[in-house]
Amino acid sequence: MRKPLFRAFLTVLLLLTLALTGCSRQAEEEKKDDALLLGFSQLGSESGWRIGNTKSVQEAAEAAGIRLMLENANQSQEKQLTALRSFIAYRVDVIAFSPIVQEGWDNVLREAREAGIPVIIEDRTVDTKDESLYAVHVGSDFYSEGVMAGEYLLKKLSTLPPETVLNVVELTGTQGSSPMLLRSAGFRDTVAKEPRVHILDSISGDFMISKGKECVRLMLEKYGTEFDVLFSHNDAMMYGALDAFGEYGVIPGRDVIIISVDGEQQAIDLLKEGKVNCVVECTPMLGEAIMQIARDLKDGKPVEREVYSSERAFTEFDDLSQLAPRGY
Ligand code: GZL
Repeated sequence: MRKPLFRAFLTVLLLLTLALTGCSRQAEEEKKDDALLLGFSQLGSESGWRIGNTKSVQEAAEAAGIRLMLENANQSQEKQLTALRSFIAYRVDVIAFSPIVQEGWDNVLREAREAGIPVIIEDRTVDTKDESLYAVHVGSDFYSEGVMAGEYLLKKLSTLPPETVLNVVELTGTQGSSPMLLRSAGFRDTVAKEPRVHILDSISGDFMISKGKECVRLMLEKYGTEFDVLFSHNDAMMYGALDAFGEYGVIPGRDVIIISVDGEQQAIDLLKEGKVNCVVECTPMLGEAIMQIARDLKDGKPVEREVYSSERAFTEFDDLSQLAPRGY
């Protein structure tokens, strides 16, 4: 083939190759841009549980090839509402959020519905009369967690002398949040049938270590040795409580029966050491379920309205030697 003609042929071939490569890269970009975009409003970082929940969502999004817009509200409902409205404005494909409290979501959920953006409620729940305002709730049955805590205490009481009376201090989570309201209801409904169990007092530690410590100091000042049982709505507040007991020379797990909820590794370790008597599981590992539901919603597939995690209680009566690491 004559040289100029061959050179022209090579030039055309090179240009074609570049054009095709560029198109495939653009197509790749568009495909990636077509990846599902999930807006996720996390309520805060108040406990090891919450940090585990955020990690679970981030890792599951990465594994599923789902683009995640994550906003942390640092315990502020106002910031959550702002984040949800920014997701709507950005026209994400799906919204997921853990509502810090039950009330006050109808308007923003209506805006999401009008924008045609399906909403997944994860972890805590909202209180709404309009079921069309969200597609799915995925999380724990908080009432059952309270029941399991109460059932443990009744079992513990059955091992004590028949004249024993147990005075309970309830250390509650964030006021108006579904875990706080439902764990309390489940526990109280369960122990109500036992006249030898009294709820001495209830005080909110807002699910935080520091506030849990302050509250238990107050309760020890107020009730002293009348304080027989601590029912803490989460492990973080229980850790603070154990610090307070230490300051007052009270031996947790012996002088005071300790019941907690979440099932963090640290809490299970304390249970094995005998410093805690019962830890009710509440798994934060909701990421995979959220991503599958988001994918199904985007693909227009049918989804279950309510997806509950299966959970158990770990108690001093159990053999915990084979328990797998908790992962949070
Ligand atoms: C329960 C979750 C609670 C945890 C706390 O699902 O909402 O919030 O029990 C966390 O540790 O602060």
